[in-house]
Amino acid sequence: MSLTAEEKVTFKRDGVLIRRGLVKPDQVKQAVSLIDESYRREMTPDDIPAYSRRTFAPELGDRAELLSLYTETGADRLAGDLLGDVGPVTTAQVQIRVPEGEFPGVQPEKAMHVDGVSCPHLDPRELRTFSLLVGVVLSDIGDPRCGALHYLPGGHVTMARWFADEWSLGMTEQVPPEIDREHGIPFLGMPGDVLLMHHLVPHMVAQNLMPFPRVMAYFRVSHPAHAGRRLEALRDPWLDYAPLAGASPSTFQE
Ligand SMILES: O=C(O)CCC(=O)C(=O)O
Repeated sequence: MSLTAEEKVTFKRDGVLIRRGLVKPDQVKQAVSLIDESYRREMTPDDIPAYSRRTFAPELGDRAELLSLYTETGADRLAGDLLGDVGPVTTAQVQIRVPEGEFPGVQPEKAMHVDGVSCPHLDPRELRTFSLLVGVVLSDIGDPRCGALHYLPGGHVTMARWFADEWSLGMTEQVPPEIDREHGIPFLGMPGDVLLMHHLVPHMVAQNLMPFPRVMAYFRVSHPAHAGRRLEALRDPWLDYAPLAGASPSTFQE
């Protein structure tokens, strides 16, 4: 399993790559049944705000059935193709958009942001960044009204420029005003589809106006050197991506 030259070109331009049907139906089924049980048995409406900031089903974060969505599907090798070298991934994050009709006003839209920078619930001087977000679709996201993730293709370049020229550590703005006004494009998919997204691609999450939960599992992947150069990696979008750095579309070889 490896990335094609065309996929590398797409990732360099958009900061996003989608592999449809990468996760087999039985792997999806195992993960979904665990998450579904936790959602129905363990979660209370009071948990939703904190879970929306961190993870739903926190007790499942290190379960093999969830981690294997990344390690046993080839997604880890695709991440390796992009980053050259990857650190271990030891936890899965589950993000559910709960139906607005069932839990009115409990889970508002998430504004445009990049993960790990100026998080509203953290000290703005604290960075919790990583290199690559891998998202696995675990419910039908065929309609953007079901709480789809929206992302801004190419936004990684704009964000790197902003981090380099205008932003400084401690600021509470998560993105520049021109990006805050955008809604991005919805990531639509079916269970088993996988999204690979550069850490600097700004994204927001809509409310779920459908009658069923929208479920995603996310994996945060870091180049082994990332933790020692978080600020630099905000300002240079290709610092963690040695195989892509300096390459133009014509230089990618199969
Ligand atoms: O719910 C999602 O799909 C993504 C959530 C998100 O943007 C985040 O956890 O930072």
